[in-house]
Amino acid sequence: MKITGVELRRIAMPLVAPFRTSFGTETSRDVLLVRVVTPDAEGWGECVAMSEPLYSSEYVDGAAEVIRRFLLPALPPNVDAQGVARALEPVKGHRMAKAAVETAVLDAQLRAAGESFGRFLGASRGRVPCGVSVGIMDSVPQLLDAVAGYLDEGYVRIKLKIQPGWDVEPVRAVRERFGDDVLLQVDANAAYSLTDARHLARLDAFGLLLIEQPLANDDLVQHAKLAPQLTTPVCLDESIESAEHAAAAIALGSCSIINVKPGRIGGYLEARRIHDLCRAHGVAVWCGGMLETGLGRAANVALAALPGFTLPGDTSGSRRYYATDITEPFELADGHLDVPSGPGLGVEPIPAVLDEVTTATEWITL
Ligand code: OSB
Ligand code: MG
Repeated sequence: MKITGVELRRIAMPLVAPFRTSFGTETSRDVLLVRVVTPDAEGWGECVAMSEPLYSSEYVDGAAEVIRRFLLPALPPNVDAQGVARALEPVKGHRMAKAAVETAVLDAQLRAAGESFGRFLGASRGRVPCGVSVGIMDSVPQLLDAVAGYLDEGYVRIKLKIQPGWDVEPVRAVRERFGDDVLLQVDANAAYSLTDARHLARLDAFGLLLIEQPLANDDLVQHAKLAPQLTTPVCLDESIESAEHAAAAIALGSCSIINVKPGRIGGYLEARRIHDLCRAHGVAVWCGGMLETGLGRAANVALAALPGFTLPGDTSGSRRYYATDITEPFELADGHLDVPSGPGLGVEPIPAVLDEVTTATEWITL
C-alpha cells in the first residue's frame, strides 16, 4: 500500500464529568488522531497518550513529535499493517505513538479490502458485554449515586478506581448497597507498594473479580510476591507493554489476568498476540480503555469480541465520557455494544463535529 500523506489532527474533547484516578484528574481529553491517506482509502488511528506522562511515560505532545520526526520517515514507500511494527522497530518504546500509526495503516488497508476490524482480528461474537470505570469521588454517597446510574444504564461490571485512603470503604459501601451479585473490580493505577499487602488483603472479603495494577509499572517481581498474599486475583495493566512482558508476567506468577490496551502495547496486532498467548496459558484477558473517542472505541470493541476476552471490558458507551462523540455514538443495549461490521473501523468521524473540536492540523507528505 502506498501512503501519500498523513494528517496529524489534535482535538479537544470535554468530559461529561471530571475523571479522577490515583495519578490525576482529567476534565478534557486532548486526543491526537492520525489519518493515513492512500490512493484507495483513508485510515484513522487514535493515539491514547494523555496530556501528561502520569499513567505511563508517553504524553500527547511527545507522541506527535516522535510520529512526525521518527516514525513516519521510517515507513517504507510501500507498507502494510504487518510491516509497520517491523519498520518502526529501531525506535525504542513510544508504543502509543506506534499504535496510532499502525492502526491508521490497518484501517486504510481494511477499508480498501472491504473487511472489518472484527473479522480481521478474529472476533467470535457480534456484541460484547460492557463494564465501566468509575473514578475516585469526593464522598461515598456521590460514588453510590454514580454507580447506581451506571447499573441503571445496564453496565454488567463496575470498576472502582482506588488509592490509599479510598479503597476498603468505597468497596464495602458499593457491596452493601448493590449486593454481592454485582461484578466488581478495582484499579489502583500503581498507587500501592508491597508493604501494603496486608491492607490490600482486606479487599479479599468483598469477592472482587480482580485488583488491577496495585504496584509500580516496572515491578513484575513485586507483583509476583504480592499475588500469593491475596485471594483477589491480580490483574496487570501498566506493567504489560508487549507480548514479552505478558510472557514474563505469566512465568513469574505476577498476575493471573491481563488488561489488554492496544494503545499501550503498540497496536492491535500485538494485542492479538497477547490474547493468543494468554489463551494458551489459561490467563484471562479483557479489553481496557483510555477514554477513547468513537474511532478508538470501535477498534477496542472489535478486539473485545475475540474468544479469549472472557471478562467484560472498559468498553463503555460514548456518553460515559462525551456528550457529543466525533462518530455516531456507541450506545449500550442490554449492557452490550455491537461490534461494527463495516469496512475497517466501521465508523467515520462526522465532519462538522470533528471540525468543531479540532485545535490543530498538520499535513505531512510522504
Ligand atoms: O488504568 O485503566 C486505566 C483511563 C485512563 C488511563 C488509565 C485507565 C483508565 C480507565 C478508564 O480506567 C478506561 C476507559 O473507560 O476508557
Ligand atoms: Mg488500569
